[in-house]
Amino acid sequence: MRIGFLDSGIGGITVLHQALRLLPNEDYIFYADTLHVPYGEKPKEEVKGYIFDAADFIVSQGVKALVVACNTATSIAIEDLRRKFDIPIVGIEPAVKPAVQKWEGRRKKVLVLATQLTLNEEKFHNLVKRIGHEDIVESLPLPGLVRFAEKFEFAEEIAVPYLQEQLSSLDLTQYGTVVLGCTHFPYFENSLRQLFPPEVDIISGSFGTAKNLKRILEARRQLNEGTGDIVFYQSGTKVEDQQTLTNYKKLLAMLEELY
Ligand code: DGN
Repeated sequence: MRIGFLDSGIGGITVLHQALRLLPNEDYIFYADTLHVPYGEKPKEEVKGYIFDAADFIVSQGVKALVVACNTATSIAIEDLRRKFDIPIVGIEPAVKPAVQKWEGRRKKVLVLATQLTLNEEKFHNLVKRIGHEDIVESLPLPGLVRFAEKFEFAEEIAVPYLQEQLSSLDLTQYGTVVLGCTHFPYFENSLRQLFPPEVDIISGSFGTAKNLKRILEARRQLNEGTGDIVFYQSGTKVEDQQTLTNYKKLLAMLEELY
């Protein structure tokens, strides 16, 4: 059986990329909810509806696990998804814990970049509280990066001026780690690196999510059931258009170079 991946758009491909590395002998369904992207700036209940429609569709294809490869969807719907479906549901959340553990007591701060919806959610605030050291965690939404990514605009000439403006009120030398809390953001790591001091860590939760997926499949003895084949869907329609498929493959190749 395949493994399902869900995101509002191409962000989830950054998580799929890590899964392909760790679990090359699996087959995948990647579902981008392109009719409703972006999730991060819409009302929560509306987005929840989109997530459930997408999950219903993916599960109806017969998958052995569903990866919610979107921080926004994880933060607003993961518990409800787990209640509804009886397959493993793996989410992704901002990697605040390793970031804070590295810097507590060492005078550096952590900057979490995510969507407004993720940052608004109680789940995020509880996560920060649970880890402790709320005093060193700051956050910032960057909706423009999602828009650029969905237009396949990854050029530093476009992203850097936008980031410069968004980060202009912050003293960037005070941060030890930048947490990429949205799966669309790893595409812009090079642009972010241009603005932060070179020693700043830039981390995401993608690898942790892929590791969780592997651990769960291992425990269920459901590993190695495929060949790395990926079927792409956009909001319920199978992607047959060669140009779009080529673009998705190019993203995976670009991530392979980046990470
Ligand atoms: N990629 C999604 C995330 O990780 O939060 C959200 C992007 C969006 O739809 N705004």
